[in-house]
Amino acid sequence: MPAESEPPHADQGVPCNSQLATLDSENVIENLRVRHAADHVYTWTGTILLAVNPYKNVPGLYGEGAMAETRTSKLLRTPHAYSVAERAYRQMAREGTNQSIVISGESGAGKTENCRIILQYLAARSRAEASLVEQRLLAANPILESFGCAKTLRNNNSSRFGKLVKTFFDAENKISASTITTYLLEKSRLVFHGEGERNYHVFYQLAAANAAGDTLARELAPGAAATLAYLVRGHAPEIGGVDDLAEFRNTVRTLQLVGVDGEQLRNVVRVLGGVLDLGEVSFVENDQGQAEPADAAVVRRAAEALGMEEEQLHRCLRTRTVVSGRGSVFTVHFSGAQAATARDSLAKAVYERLFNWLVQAANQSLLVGEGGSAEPACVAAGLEEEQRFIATLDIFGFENFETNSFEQLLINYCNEKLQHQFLCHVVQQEQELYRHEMISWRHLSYENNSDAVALFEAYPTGILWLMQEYARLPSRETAQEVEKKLTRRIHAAHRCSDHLSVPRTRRGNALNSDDGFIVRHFAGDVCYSTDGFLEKNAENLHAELELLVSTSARECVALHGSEAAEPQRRKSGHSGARRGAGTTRTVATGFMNQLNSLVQTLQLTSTHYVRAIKPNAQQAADRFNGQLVKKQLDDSGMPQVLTLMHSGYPTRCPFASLYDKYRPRAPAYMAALEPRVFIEGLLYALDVPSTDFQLGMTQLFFKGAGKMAFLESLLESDLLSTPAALARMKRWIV
Ligand code: AOV
Ligand code: MG
Repeated sequence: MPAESEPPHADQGVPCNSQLATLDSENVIENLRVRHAADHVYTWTGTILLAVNPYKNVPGLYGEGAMAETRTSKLLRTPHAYSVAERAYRQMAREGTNQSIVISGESGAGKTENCRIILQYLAARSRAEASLVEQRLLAANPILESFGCAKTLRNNNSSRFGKLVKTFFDAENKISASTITTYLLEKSRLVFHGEGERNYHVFYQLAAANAAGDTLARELAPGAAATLAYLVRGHAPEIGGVDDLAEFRNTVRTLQLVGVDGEQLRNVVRVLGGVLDLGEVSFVENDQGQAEPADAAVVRRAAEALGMEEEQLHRCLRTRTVVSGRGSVFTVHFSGAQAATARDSLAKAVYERLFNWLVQAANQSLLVGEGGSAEPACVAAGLEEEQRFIATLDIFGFENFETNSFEQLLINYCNEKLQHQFLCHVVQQEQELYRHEMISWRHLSYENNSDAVALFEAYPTGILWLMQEYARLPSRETAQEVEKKLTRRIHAAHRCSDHLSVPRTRRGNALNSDDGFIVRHFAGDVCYSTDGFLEKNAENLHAELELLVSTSARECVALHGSEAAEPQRRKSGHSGARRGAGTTRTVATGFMNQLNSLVQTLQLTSTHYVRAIKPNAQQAADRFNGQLVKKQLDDSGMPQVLTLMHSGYPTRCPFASLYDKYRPRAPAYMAALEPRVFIEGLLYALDVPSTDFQLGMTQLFFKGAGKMAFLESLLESDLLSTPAALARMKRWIV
């Protein structure tokens, strides 16, 4: 970590973009390029931290030494994730206010990595001696990554869920507890992932352990990864540089640390094995086209592993009970394809519940702390009221693949929403500061994306609401027919919108117009296919499958997903299938509510931003693609920030810093002046044009970019003691 006092070097770039002589995209990119080549991962743009992924270990960048340097630094000017964490920590301690750190960037840019680095810093920051809560806070990460991250084409360790980690601090600013809220795990990955991608890491870890004869895995997991249906879809069972066996041991160790041990741990492994068993169930059709599992023994094994009645599982995979309009009950036999869909829905539901149960287990261990037995629900509620927190947000990045579905729609909606929050926050906050300090300033109107956000969530025609409307249709139509209707309804409702358009069939490879729609996002146009929307948007399983999972003998499966994901609430008992007819909850509107409450949480905190940037698409070290970086800077709202810095007053300094420094050296006639006037005199003496700065109520503001170096020299050396300055000073006073 370079020392704060180190002067900027031509081949090292400048640590803050506001120090650039001309503040425009081109110079910012050039600065990032130079810094990337010199292994400087971080660069400030004002208070926003840019983190360019180095795709390699940079010696000395992290660890005890760098942490200690940050902790003892006065000004925190070194651009570093630690500095952001320390700024948040100091502001919390100083003002007694809640803080948040929002990390954004596209897939593979380094959000999760920086989140981990920040949590490590916060855990170490308040440590008197290593406490269990801090260890568990760090342990939760590997668990979430094993169960919620997977290899995609963009990132070998791509988060397929979002997370908000709230770290609570007591009156002495020591960590007292922590809670994790997760958002929208990508369930579809369980049963389908593209070529070159993997299912969730934990399955390959388990398979590697199984192959190595590990007792826990050998007893319970079937066969090797290379042959299991759910694991072979992408034909990429290994990740270069990752030892799945070692990762398995790490996952087990961290599970034990958060209290998932003994029989509970064995059950988790059993359930994972059961999910893989489900994937092995294939179907044959009889003469009437009715599906039968090809091998009853596999169904038996799955039922046993998942804690379900074999007979019930067998029935639910083949048939479904339907109540007719007149109340008579009859059984519908599935075709082979329908049976496969039922099997996959079951696997997805089981895994989601397991994931949520693990999050809850981590939460409980983080709330209760050492040996305590307090009821987590009341601990969590009490914490919100009594203690301050730093919330760190690591969400899934914007995605645009060849085919985009329901998952991408919600991920990109989430990014759209956070982008809106960022723009409002940064631009508004800056202008509010000017108003507060009574600086004369022409209000800056800025481009924001509120129309695009409204396209999703405005009631009643926003896309998410229309999806809900069509989820409720009690119809005899097939899902495909309803999806086409929904698509046409979306087109009609937003015909005049600049943000939505209808796909045109082009040489047969684009979508037909009623198969999807195109959204103009802040980060580009994305074409969504509505195929499968209905099933993916349904909050609950089909009633019989729901009953099957809810009554599983395995606690980690029976617990209802959405209940488990909330750290505050606990389930009191099983109540069987929860799905009522006419249920209105859908995944999309549920997510919208979750996001709105997330944004509300953020609005009540002081937010610090980290924008992670990917230097190349190959996940390679020492490669910098200027075009790619420019696109990300543009997408992340940097042009608006640069405009603001250009026409605004990005370099500032409290009067007190300059006053305290120069007053003792100033002639007596100056020393008698009050700080604001003193500083006016000081700047006159130094021949600073009056158009270059404004004096606020408590701070000095320099106009435009490029004044940082001057301010630094003003703060670091004595500029007043030259004869010319003293002469001007005399003139000013007369
Ligand atoms: P993401 O969270 O932004 O993508 P990650 O944090 O998983 O991206 O980063 C991707 C990979 O880049 C990591 O696995 C590391 O190999 C490398 N990396 C990132 N930051 C650093 C760093 N500071 N130092 C060294 N290596 C780093 V996604 O979760 O896909 O949106 O959904
Ligand atoms: Mg991630």
